Order: sequence, then C-alpha cells, then structure tokens
Amino acid sequence: MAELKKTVPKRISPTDASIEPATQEMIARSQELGIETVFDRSVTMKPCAIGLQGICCKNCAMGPCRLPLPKGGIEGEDTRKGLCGATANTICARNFARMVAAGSAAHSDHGRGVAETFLSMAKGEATDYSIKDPDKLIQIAPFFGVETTVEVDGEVQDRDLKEIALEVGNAAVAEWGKPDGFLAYLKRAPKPLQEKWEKEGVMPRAIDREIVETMHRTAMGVDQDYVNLTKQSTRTSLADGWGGAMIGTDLQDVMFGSPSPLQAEANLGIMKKDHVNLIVHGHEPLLSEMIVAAAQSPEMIDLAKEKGAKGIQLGGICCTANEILQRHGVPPAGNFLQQELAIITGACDAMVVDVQCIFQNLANVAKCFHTKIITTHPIAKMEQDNVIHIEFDEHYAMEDAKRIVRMAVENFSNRGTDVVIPKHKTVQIAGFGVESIKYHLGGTFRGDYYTLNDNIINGRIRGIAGVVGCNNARTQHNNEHITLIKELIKNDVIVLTTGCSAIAAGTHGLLTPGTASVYCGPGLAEVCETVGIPPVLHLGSCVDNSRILLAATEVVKAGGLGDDICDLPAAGSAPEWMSEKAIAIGQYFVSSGVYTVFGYHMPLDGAPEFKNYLYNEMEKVYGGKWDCEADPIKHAQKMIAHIDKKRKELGIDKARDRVLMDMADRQALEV
Ligand code: XCC
Ligand code: SF4
Repeated sequence: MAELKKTVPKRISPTDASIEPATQEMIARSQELGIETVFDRSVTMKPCAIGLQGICCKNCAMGPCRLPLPKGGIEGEDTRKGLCGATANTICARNFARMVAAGSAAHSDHGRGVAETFLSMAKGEATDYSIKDPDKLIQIAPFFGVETTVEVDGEVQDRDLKEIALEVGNAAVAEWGKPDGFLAYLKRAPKPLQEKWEKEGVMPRAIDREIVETMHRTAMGVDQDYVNLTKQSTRTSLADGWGGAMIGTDLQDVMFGSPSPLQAEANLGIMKKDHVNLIVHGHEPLLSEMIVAAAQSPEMIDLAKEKGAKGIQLGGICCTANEILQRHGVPPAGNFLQQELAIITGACDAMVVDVQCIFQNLANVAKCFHTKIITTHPIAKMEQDNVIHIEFDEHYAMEDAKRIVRMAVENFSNRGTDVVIPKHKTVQIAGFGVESIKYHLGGTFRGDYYTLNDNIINGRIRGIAGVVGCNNARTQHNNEHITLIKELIKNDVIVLTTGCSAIAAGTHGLLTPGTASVYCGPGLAEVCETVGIPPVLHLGSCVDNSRILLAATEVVKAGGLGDDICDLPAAGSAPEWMSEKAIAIGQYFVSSGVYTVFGYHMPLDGAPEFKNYLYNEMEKVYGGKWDCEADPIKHAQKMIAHIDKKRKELGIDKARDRVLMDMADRQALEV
C-alpha cells in the first residue's frame, strides 16, 4: 500500500451506491483503505445545473453563453439569446448533434480499425488474423457489391474466399470516405424505412463526412434551425448504426467467429487469489482476441506456474468483456462502474485498456497496489507516471499480446498481502446473435423468425425490448437495469441486451433459462422453457446494437407484424446511460422507428421546443421517438404501453387476452 492514499471528506454509503453485493463490498473496502472512487466523487461533486439543461454554448469565445430556463418556465415569447442571437433551441440542438457526432465517431473509428485490420489480413499482412466465419463473409459481400460466385465455362463456381475478403475489405474501408453515393448497408433496412430516409434526405453518405459535417454545421454561425440540425443528427447516427458499428460487428464476426450461446461466469468473484488475474478493459477486440489466445498458450501458462500461480485468469470490463465473453466464454469481472473495484481487490496483476469508457482514475487507484495499468492504443494514453504504454500493432498482434500477458504474469509475485476478492459470481448464458435467435426460436424444420413472430402474434410474447447502455454514477449502480428488465419480463416482454446492461443482467443472474420460471409472465415463461433460452438475450457489445437493428429487420421480414420496424411491438431503452455513444445509439434507434426511453436525465430541459421535437415530432417522420423516465418501473410501463399500442394497431391485442386467461377461465369457456 503506497503513499498515495487519500482521505476523502465525504463518503457514499455502499448500499446507496449499488444494489450489487460484490460492488458494495469493494466500495466499503475502498473506503476502509482510504482510496477514492467514482462513487465517492458522485457525492462530493454536483453536476452543473446549467449543463444539465443542455443550454450552455461554448462554441465561440464570446461565450460560454448560458440560457437556463427560469423555474416556472417562460410565459409569452422566449427572448433568451446568446451573444450571437442563438436561441435555446439552436444551442440545445447543436449540443445534442455534437453528442451524436462524438458517439458515432467512437463506434465508427473502432469499426474503421476493424475494417483496416480486416483488409491487412486479406492482403496477407496481418498474419495473426484469419477468416473464422466464411459464411458471414459470403452473406455480407453482396451488400458491398462483391460477387461471391464466378462463371467458368458456363458453370457457376464459388469464388476464392481470399479474393472476396480483399474486395470486401477495400469496399468496407471506403465506406468511411467514399466521394459519392450512400452507405452500402442502408439496403439492409426494411424497404419502407429506406424510403422514409430517402424522402427526408437523411441517407448518410460516407461515415467520416457525416461526422465532419455535424462539426461544421454546429460551429458558430452555421446551422441555426433545430429541425435541420436534427436531420443531420439522424444522418450521422445512421452512419453509425447502419454503418460504422454494423461493419465493425460484421467484420469482427468474420475474423473472430460469430457468437453462439455459451456458458460463462460473471462478476468480481471470477478473480482468483491463486491465479494471475489479467483484466482487459475497453472496446476493440483486435487486441483482446490475441490476449485470449496468448493467455491460453502453454508457454504463458507454464510461465505463470513457474512464478507460483496456478494459472491465468482472464476477465473483462465494459465492452471488451462482452466481445471476449460472447466468442470465448471469458467472464466479465464487471461493468463500467466496477472498473476501479477490480483493482481494489488487490489481486489484479495487470489491467490492459484500449479505447473508451476508461477512467483516468484507474491509474491513481493502481498506485495504491501492485497493479500495472497498460495502455495499448496510440489514441488513448494516460498522463500518470505509473502507466505503461505498449503500443499494439496488428502486424505483430500475437507478439504484442504475449508481451502484455508476460508482464501480468511477472507481476504476480509483487502482490501485497491485502488481497480481498468478493466471493460473488453468477453463471450466465451469453453469445446470442441474429443467427442464434433464428436457430433457437426457429421452427422445427427451418431456422427462421416465424416462431418468434407466431408467439408475438398469439400473445405469449407481448413484445420485444432492447435494453442497452452504460452505468451512471448519478444513479444507483445496476438498479435501473435490473428493476426495468425484471418488470419487462414479468410482463411477457422478451429482452435483448448489450453493453454494460448485458453485464448487469449477467451479474444479477438474469441470463439463464431458469430465470423464466422465476421472473417471467406465464406466456414468455412458456416460450423460454419450451425452447430452452433465457428471457433476456445477451447480444454483445455496444457496436453490436447493430445486431438488434438486424434482428428487428428479420422480425419484419418474417411477416405478420407490419411492414417496418416502427410497426413492431417493440421499444428501446438505456436506463443508466452516460456516454455520448448512448445518444448516438438512441438517435439511430429513433430514426429507425423505435420508441426509445432513456433513464436518469436528458440534457434538453432548457429548450422545451427542441425537446418536444425529439419526444413527439420525430415520430411523425420516422415512426420512432425519444422519451425519458428516471423511475425504472414507470420506465418499463411506458415501454409496455407503447408495445400494447402497437399490438392494437396490428390488431393482435385480443390474442393476448386469450392467452392470459387462466385454466379456470378456459375450462369455463369450453363448457
Ligand atoms: Fe461504456 Fe460500451 Fe456505456 Fe458500458 S455501455 S459504459 S459506453 S462500455 Ni456501451
Ligand atoms: Fe454565445 Fe453564440 Fe458564441 Fe455560442 S456561438 S458562445 S451562443 S455567441
């Protein structure tokens, strides 16, 4: 225990901070050791009241201009203006657009890294990578205009996979900067949705271009019409959801394998006292895939034994965790708010980070222990002097990964005596995707979405919810996720989850088939028990929200539930959101026709007109709209009300009444 301990004046009560016992234990432990965490800072630092309203503009040096809405609202004309005359609507819509751009940039730059590595692999340069799922490559190639067959002497033959990969790689990389046309993957959306986008003129062109244009349009003195600005927010977000993120997911699946359901553990209790504990944290699986392989190599395991450990325990935090969970069953040690706590166990020999959602405070916490913090990405370094930077280069991927694993192993013997690992861990089934839903919920004879649709039409499944997104230290850790999900499945709504929400669901034991009989309504329980799936399906990381878009599209295609995503009895949610990435995701869900409810708070209250545009007017254009509700039960009820409204519009509301009649009712009817 080093000299850097801090005495913290004000402490949060661990049970107020989180509903999760391992987290509570580790928060208490941090306080006992005098180490400050995000939880403590959430009580000592209040959020800025003006920023909360979304109407602080610092886009030029005549500001910052702040236009708070007076407590009782404004009667008559709203005369609030920045120095340049910008209205509250303009400022708020610009701030919102910039969040969308930043979030889209994060997902899509990750996607670009994947596409570039894919291309290097196809060229034979990044030799540690290969094609693990050729079927997916064949499936996506046509969207990029790449032929998968060739005619030789009048005979149709399969083309060479390497050739296909090279062309797909080139076409994919071009999506970020092509000079004309629209994004290739827009064609995957239901036709009516494509037509809406076209009519509105919001079809994204190149991914980078939309992000750049958002920065231009929101600069001082450019776009000053909140409706026009929000169109650009839509265009940019679609370039993420149906562009950068979707390409990222697909090419990761091609290179690392498409996930299929597997069993794993979850929570801080996966760390082991007698093992080297290596935690990978961040988002891009390019490096973590290699670390998984390196940590499993006999060379590294032998080295660990030589150093007195029984083996190497890998664990993940945030979306890197989801990436290696869904493909390899590597257990997540925690979600976003648990990152510091993994170090506070005293048993974390190294934490390797790449990009996004990484607390700078990790380095401060690590100073109190032996833990090595290793940054790996050229665009994400930390200023503290105890941080080691090992730059990852995909051309030497395995070599770099081994260097990192070796560093963790060699650090094992430096552990202090102050090791406290909470015992809590759960078992989960993760690794669902568009294909596995097809397989599991498919009919006996053909894997397809008909059975899912049938069960929605006959009312056993009331609807579909996508519950995604972060933790936020301004809300009680995991409480909103878990309360919301339980309320949804209790009401027969099947839940698709990703990101830190999925880790929360796994940590609280909701990702097992057994959950059905305990928490589900009778209809959903029956379906889950029949096919042997959990009522909450883990679909991966945050870029994998693209899987939810594609699953929704499959449901539309299977028929009987309308012609477009906005017709489905479905809703989206990010109950504990904090990242700009969540705003990008919300905007592409809404612009794809999904009613999307965020928890905690939205920075829109200072501009009621713009807020109304997002919460009501957008629906008239895209069929989806934004909403916000902090209380998780009310939040769930809003989603369910929307689902019921859609059931009614589809004329399938009566079917549900029949299913929900109990035995006695039915017998009475039969008599
Ligand atoms: Fe980050 Fe993706 Fe949010 Fe979790 S959920 S806190 S973005 S890790 Ni995406
Ligand atoms: Fe103020 Fe206008 Fe400058 Fe924003 S752009 S800081 S509202 S003067």
